[in-house]
Amino acid sequence: MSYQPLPYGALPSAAQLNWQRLERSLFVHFTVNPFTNREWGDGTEDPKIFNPTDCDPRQWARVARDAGFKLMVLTAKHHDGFCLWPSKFTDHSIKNSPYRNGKGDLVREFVDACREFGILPGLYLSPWDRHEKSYGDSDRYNDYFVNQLTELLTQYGTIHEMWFDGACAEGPNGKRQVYDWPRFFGTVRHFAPEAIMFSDAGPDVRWVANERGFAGDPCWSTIESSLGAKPGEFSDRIRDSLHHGDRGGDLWRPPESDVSIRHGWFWHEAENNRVRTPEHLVDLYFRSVGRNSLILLNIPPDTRGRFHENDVASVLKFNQNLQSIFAHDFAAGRPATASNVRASDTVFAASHVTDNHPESYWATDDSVTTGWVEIDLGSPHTFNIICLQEQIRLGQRVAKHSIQILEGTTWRTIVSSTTIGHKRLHGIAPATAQRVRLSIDESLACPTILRVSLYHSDLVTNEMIDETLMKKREDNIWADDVPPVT
Ligand code: FUL
Repeated sequence: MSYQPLPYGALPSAAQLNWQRLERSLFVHFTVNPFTNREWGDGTEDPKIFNPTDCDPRQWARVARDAGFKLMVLTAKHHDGFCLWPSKFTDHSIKNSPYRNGKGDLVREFVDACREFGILPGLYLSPWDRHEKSYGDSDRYNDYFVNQLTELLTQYGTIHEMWFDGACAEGPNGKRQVYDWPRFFGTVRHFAPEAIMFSDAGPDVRWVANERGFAGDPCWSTIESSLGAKPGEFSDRIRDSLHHGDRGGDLWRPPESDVSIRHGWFWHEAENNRVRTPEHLVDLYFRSVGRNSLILLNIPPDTRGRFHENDVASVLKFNQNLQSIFAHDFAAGRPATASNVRASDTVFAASHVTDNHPESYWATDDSVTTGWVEIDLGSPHTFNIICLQEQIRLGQRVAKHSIQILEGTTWRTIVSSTTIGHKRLHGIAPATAQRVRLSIDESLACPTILRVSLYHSDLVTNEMIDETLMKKREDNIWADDVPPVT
């Protein structure tokens, strides 16, 4: 047995690990669409209609910061092909709009605002381009796309995430465009080695296979290379792997759960009163971040170029709610014991799960892949939220876990669950106990547990506890809504 646990299976790169620890990122969908009241522009829009009257990327960045988001991704170009920066390679851009008399560059304003407010900038560049004439003439369009990508990666400082949608169609020549993905990905690696790339199955992070903001349970950070998933190509098996990951998969591809605060991705006046509530956002947080995923929450600027007041109020309250939920950890600093401690050494002691240190962890001997860690809260406490974390630097290991509380002389199981990963949150019916155990019931290698925390909050609702209620609410959330604008 080596002194340190050997890493298990696929591992995160430094960039992937940093990215996953951000937990919350904001999506900003902006183009001609709010001005035409459509969800997908068709590329025939006159650039002159793009005329935000009070455009304020600093407001976006301030809201992002104040709401606890660490990264922000702007649609530099959506499917309509209109560029928010003055690209040299097309006239279909902000330079032919009235915005700042054609001298504007919203990508520039965006990255500057991000940096001013301590937010990492990311960009979305749609491969599907409904305006560009060369689209469908595959080689010519791929050159065009790489030229635009190069502009974005070389003129705006460090870009931390490049977001590629897999949508693909026929061009004006009637031919289906064939994207040169290896070239696109290679361009990003070349100019921005630290950027995380999102597309359906990677190469760095994966789509969670729905646009409703929730990850699967179980949720592995790994997928199988044998899946051979390419952007825009789906089978049931691929969708399942994107949603849940593959247990013990040989590629590290943590999921990103993208979801809009509104029904659509773009701002529409008719949806101003149909903004997801803070409570619903907390629910989504539990089912994305709380299931080993990042949440990528979209807030679309309106025709002023500002986040609408209702969206701002909701997302700020969402953050306040999270702060209140996680304000007091009953387990913090409490003594802990375990069924086994690696090499009986304090370096791997049980108490690391309550020491609030971002790296130290409890580990067992290599031959031990089940067992428990027990926390003594000092006196009985009532809690209804459990937060667990694995030290994912060493790979994702836990396949099944459960939580027990001591009642008299009997240990009662109050949670039976699956994976942990970077973070696992459980909302439960309130439980009262002084001694609490996390049991590792199945692990692919010796467990490495970073953290066990216990909280109580009235903000954890029944919908967040009961899977059936949760699904029902999710299915009904837009049930009384008008159909989405298309
Ligand atoms: C989708 C696009 O078609 C939507 O408009 C939006 O950008 C979403 C994030 O990805 O596939």
